[in-house]
Amino acid sequence: MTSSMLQSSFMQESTRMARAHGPVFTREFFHLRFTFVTGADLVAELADDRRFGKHMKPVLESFRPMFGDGLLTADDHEPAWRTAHDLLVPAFSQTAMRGYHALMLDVCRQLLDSWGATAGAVDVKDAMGKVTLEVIGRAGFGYSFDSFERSTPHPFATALEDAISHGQRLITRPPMAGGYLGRRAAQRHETDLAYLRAVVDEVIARRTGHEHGGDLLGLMLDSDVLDPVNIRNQVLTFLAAGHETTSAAMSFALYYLAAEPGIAERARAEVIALAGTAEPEFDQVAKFRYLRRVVDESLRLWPVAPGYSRTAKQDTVLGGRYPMRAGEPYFVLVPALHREASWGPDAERFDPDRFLPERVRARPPHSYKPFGSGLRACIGRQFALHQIVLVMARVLQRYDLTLPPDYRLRVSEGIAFGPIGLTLYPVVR
Ligand code: MNH
Repeated sequence: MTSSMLQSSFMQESTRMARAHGPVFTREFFHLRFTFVTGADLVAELADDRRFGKHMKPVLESFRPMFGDGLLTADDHEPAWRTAHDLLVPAFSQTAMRGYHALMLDVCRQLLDSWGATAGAVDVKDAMGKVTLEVIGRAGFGYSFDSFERSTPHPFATALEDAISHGQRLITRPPMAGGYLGRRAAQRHETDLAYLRAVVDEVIARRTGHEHGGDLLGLMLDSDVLDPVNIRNQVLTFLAAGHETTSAAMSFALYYLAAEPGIAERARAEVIALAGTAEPEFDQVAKFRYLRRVVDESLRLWPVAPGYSRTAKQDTVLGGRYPMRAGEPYFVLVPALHREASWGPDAERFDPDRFLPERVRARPPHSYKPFGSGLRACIGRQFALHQIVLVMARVLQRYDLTLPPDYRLRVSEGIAFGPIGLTLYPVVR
């Protein structure tokens, strides 16, 4: 793997610095400039879509060559954003979600079968990556990557990760001196991109000429509002955005469940009380309140996307104190927001009960932002949460989780935050 922009600890360092330097401070990473915002009151202001919009700098710009005018990397003012957003929102409605439940259960079954009775040491990143690639492939596009028939991740997952890392490296480092390594990396990148596009074309071609249906691909093929290039951009965007973030979120949640047996036991007792050891029904998943708090708390400490950029539409003053020029990017550093004063002095501690309704109400409304803000917030949020809670429930129903005794959580900053080198020992109960 190529080393990426965020494969340092820049975001984690910045998060530690926020305590002394917040709520607004600037840092440079190679020749990228980040102006971080970490205070809940300021983040609340930035959420106002009349005064502020999304910005591609300093991070998302590096994704644009890959994802074009797909939903994630389209500018607010590009017509492609609104058109695709309005078209695709129904694929994430409650009714649509209900329709994905059976295939999510099916993928859970594949995961549990692959672990069997004696899983031994399990590579958590690979296992969760298989789950989320299967779920988004099948739910969005009726396409299976046959991830569980493979011993290693599908080459699509690897190529995606490498291509994004390469893009990030290009925008952080001065252009490489054109030497042999630079040329090799550029050639590899071209090969990765060609392969990713070939897979996308195959996903689309499988469906062309068949009945389309109400999933993401069906909605796009049935309407005539998106051009073919935009449809390809959306397919790649959803396969990427739907996969890596969600699997990292699952990995962190599994880490905390394994590290805190008392919490895992409480979550398991709730699942068993409501669903026994059977596959949970769609409506039961929303009733796993404690397990959902575990997931929320896990996304608080490690909100797998480090943040999102906002920009003022006109020159303005943020919080009555910070002059903002129109068009300048401000980066909401979410892990710092998630540790700011309103979370209390023990903000580093993992405590799911922070998400009890009365405690949520006692905090400022914009102090929790793992899915971004306003119009440009994550479209896949409910889809991700349903899937994560369901997978955690199925794992808890079947297994006790044990960490290697010497494991200490260290976090990588690749495409998303992720626990480095996490293995678990699932033991059938
Ligand atoms: Mn998701 C936007 C986080 C799962 C598809 N996502 C965002 C943003 C954040 C985010 C933050 C806003 C980025 C920005 O403002 O620059 N997303 C997550 C997290 C998870 C996640 C933490 C899982 C956990 N996302 C998913 C899933 C899908 C998805 C699953 C698809 C099925 N996300 C998107 C898309 C966008 C997005 C598409 C861009 C939406 C838009 O701008 O219209």
